[in-house]
Amino acid sequence: MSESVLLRSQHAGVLTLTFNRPEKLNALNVEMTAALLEALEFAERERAVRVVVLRGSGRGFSAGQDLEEFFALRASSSRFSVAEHLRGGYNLAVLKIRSLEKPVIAALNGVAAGVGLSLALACDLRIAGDDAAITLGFSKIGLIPDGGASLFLPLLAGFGRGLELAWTSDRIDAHEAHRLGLVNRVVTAPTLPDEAAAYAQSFTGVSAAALSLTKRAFNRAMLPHLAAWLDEEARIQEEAAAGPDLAEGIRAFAEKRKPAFAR
Ligand code: T3D
Repeated sequence: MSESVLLRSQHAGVLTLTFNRPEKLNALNVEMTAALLEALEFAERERAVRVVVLRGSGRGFSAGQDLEEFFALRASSSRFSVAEHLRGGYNLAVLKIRSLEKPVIAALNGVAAGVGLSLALACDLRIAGDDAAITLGFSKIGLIPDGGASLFLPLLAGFGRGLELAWTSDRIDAHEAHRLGLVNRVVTAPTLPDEAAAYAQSFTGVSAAALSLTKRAFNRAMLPHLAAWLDEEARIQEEAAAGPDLAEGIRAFAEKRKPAFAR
C-alpha cells in the first residue's frame, strides 16, 4: 500500500498534519486536499486536539497546485471549471482552517508557493525555518492568487507589498517574510520541527475558550465576508484561466523555461 499523502500524528494535544509528496515538493492534488479537509474535520470533532500544525515533508512546505494533475484535469473535460475546482477543494480547506476554533499553525520549511502558500497564509500563525522561501508563483502561469491569498496577502503584508509580490512572484526568504508580517517567527532550519511543536504546545496552556473566542472575534472583525470573497476570487480565477497564458505558463514550467506570454 502506498504511503498516505497526508500524514497525521498526535501528541499532547497537538495534531500534526504533514503534506507528504516530497518528490513533488508536496504539490497539492485532489487526494491531498480531500485528506486535509477530512483531517481538519477530525481536529474539529476531537476534544483531545487543542492545536493543529501543518507542515511539509522533505525539502519544502508545498509547491501549490500539482500542475501535472491540473493539466490532466483540464484536458479530461471541456466542462472542467477552475472556479468549481477551487470551490470544491481549496476554498473549503481555507474556510475550515478559519472556522476551526483552535489554533492552526503552519510550519514552513523550504519553499511555499501557489495555493500551498495560500493555505499557510490562511492559518492563524506561521513559524518558518531560516531556509524557508516564499513565492506566490501564480503570475508565472497567468493566474491570480487564489485559495484566499488575494485577501490574506494584503491583510498580512499590506496592499502595495502584497500586490508587488503577487505580480512579480519574487522569491523572498524567511527573514524578509518575517519583516513583512507574513510569518510570526523564524528559527534555524534544523530546529523547526521541535520549535514548531513547542510553539504549538505553548497554546495548550492557554484557556481553550479564550483561544477559540478570540479567533472567532478576529474572524468576525477582519474576515466577515470570507466565504463570499473566496467565491468571487474563484470567479476571477476562471476569467484568468480562460486566457492563453495559463496553458503557456504550465507548458513553460514542464519544459523548465521562461513563459512567453501572448500579451
Ligand atoms: O483550479 C485550481 O485549483 C487552480 C489553482 C491553482 C493554484 C496554484 O497553486 S497555481 C501555482 C502552482 N504552483 C506553481 O506554479 C509553482 C511551480 N513550482 C515552481 O515554480 C518551483 O518548483 C518552485 C519555485 C516551487 C521550487 O523550485 P525548485 O527549483 O526548488 O524545485 P523544482 O526543481 O522546480 O521542483 C522539484 C520537483 O517538484 C520537480 O520535479 P522533477 O523535475 O524533479 O521531476 C518539479 O517538476 C516538481 N514540482 C514543483 N512544483 C510542482 C511540481 N510538480 C507539479 N506541480 C507543481 N506545482
